[in-house]
Amino acid sequence: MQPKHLLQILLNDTSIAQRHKIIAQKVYNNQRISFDEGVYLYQHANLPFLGVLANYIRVKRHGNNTYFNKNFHIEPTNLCVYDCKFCSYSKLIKQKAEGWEYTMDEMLTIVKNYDSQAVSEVHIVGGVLPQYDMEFYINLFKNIKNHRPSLHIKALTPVEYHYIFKKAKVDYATGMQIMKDAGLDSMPGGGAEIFAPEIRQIIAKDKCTGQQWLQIHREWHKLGMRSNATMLYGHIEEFKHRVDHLEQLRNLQDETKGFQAFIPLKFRNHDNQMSHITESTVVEDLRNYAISRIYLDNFDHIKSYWAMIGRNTAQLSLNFGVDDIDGTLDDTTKIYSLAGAEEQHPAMSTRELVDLIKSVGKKPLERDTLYHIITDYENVAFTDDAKPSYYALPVLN
Ligand code: V47
Ligand code: SF4
Repeated sequence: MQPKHLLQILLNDTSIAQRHKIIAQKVYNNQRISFDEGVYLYQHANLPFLGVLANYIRVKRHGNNTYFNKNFHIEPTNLCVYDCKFCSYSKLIKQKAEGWEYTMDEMLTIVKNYDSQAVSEVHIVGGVLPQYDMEFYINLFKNIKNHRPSLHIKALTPVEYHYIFKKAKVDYATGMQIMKDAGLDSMPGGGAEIFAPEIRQIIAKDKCTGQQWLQIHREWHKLGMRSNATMLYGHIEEFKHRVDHLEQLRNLQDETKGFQAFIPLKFRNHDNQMSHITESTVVEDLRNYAISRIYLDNFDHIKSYWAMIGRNTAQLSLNFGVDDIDGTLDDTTKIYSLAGAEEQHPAMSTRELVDLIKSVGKKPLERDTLYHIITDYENVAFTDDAKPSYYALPVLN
């Protein structure tokens, strides 16, 4: 007889609340949970319960597969015309500090610095400034592609696109087609924050609205292209706002199927205008990963961004619905270190990343941006592998 899955044991537990049981049964039957059930989970479900449900889905979809990629970041500038309250790049904060504004040549030099490295993706995102207009980015993408055609360009968010298209007087559909023709391969998930207008108006006023963010992704997906989605949580939003955010993403995904990964971004409170807000606990972070995994039944991947949450929470998250931990990075990603990320110098070698994944009994797979497998590291021995740097533990799914 097959041993019972933890979820089956849970379903037979007579002490468990009826509402918990209905949700657990839905997950077991591969049924979608409702908005109210999402809010209920945030309000009442404890971490072990959520972990069993989310891990059930994670293992059913991916087994122990855990994805990462080799990428590098370019942040064109840390100055910005907007004034998001959570951001260490906002204009008010930056008036007091050092700023940078890379030229085209400086950005291309960064790209060239990686010529001898086996990176598959460049992730470009930063502040919004008038000189970085549509023409600038068209030329940047073309120049990168001329230099290294195989490098995947994952660049800019609807915040930048809304701004540059408005300035260039082109509509979203035309604008995204032009960016595609210039060499844009995919869109990262940033700028989503929280869609609910009553929250967005306070923390990120003036930049694109939630509906505009969704519309730009919709137009991009209509071109057959892929993108990611994020949610900035743990500040002034309520649970209902998080579920509303997930609901809107789930609806758009039903329509276009263009999202690849959802990345919850934990609000960090250092050096910004919301520093008085206490950050969420690790328990809340894990609950949030788990509920995201349960709610977004039409998303393939849930990603934890290790550079932001730290290696330990990233490891833990792999048992709470997460199957991707982003990439190996150098230390050019400053937005997080400024905001108080765990990793002040977010660099991890491939070996470190592989060890981090293996040490919790998972299977490390290097992927490209579109989730094609580049290398299966399960049985790869590193040349300096005298003995394993981790202890493989039996893992209960
Ligand atoms: O949109 C800014 C966030 C985002 C803070 O698609 C903050 O693969 C927490 O979207 N605390 C940009 N978060 C980063 C992003 C991203 C990261 C990694 C991978 C991908 C991907 C996308 O960073 C911004 C904003 O929501 N952010 N300040 C802060 N204080
Ligand atoms: Fe500018 Fe983005 Fe920071 Fe807002 S979050 S101030 S748009 S860099």
